[in-house]
Amino acid sequence: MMTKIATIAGSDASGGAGLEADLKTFAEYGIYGMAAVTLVATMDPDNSWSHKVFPLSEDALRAQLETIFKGVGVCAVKSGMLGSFFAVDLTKEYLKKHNIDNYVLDPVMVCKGGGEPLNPELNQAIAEKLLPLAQVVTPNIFEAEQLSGISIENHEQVRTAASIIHKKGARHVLIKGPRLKGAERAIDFFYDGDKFELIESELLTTSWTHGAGCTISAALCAGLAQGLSPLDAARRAKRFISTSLAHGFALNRWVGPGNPSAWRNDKLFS
Ligand code: PXL
Repeated sequence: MMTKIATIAGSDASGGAGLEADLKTFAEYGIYGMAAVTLVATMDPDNSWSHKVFPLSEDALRAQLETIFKGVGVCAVKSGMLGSFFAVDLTKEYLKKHNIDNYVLDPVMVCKGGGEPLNPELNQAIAEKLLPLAQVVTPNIFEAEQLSGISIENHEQVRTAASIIHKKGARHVLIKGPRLKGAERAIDFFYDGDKFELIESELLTTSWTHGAGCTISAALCAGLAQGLSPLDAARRAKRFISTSLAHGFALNRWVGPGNPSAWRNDKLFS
């Protein structure tokens, strides 16, 4: 049977992040992807690529979730930018109603790991309502600070944050760490409530990293859907994002994404 995944996320009209990144990633894993759109993000080419967000209504989101969860069925679910309290509540409702075990929560709170915080009022709702349902939560450093309530500047603090986030209910925590101050390798921190594992790759100097956080979470979700353990899925996701970023490219003078389709060639020739 075809493996199916749904992402509940925003659309990035420029195609590098959000549900576009998720669907491209699922396709590279050979998975059938579906998307429940929470909002549409646009970027203004005449005003330094500044972002605007157009939310979809609660009815529109519920109707999409009904189509996907009831009408089709899923092996795994990822959520990304939710953008409203009702999107948090609906995500929780459908995950519970349909007993979804493989749920990857990407607690998107910033674009590109350090920019303007998005909807800070939602952070607590995400932590309380969605963390306890997550098989894996995938915060970057900023998001891990928000979810744990501590500030993070070194490996010891990453570990403390991971254990706080685990205690709040997520079964596995993957903290995306390449933006940790002074990092010389691109290190992600995986914690299962018992052991910490470092998942490392070369730190690339590229600026074309738009959508990297969405992509690694989507790849992790794809691995879970295919039956990998959370740790193996995280390791494979790391290879996927590293390959994608090694082939990143500019869309214009402001932004550039990785290239998820680089994975095909990498797999063919390595
Ligand atoms: O990279 C975070 C992100 C997630 N989802 C959407 C986005 C962005 C950043 O631009 O537009 C829809």
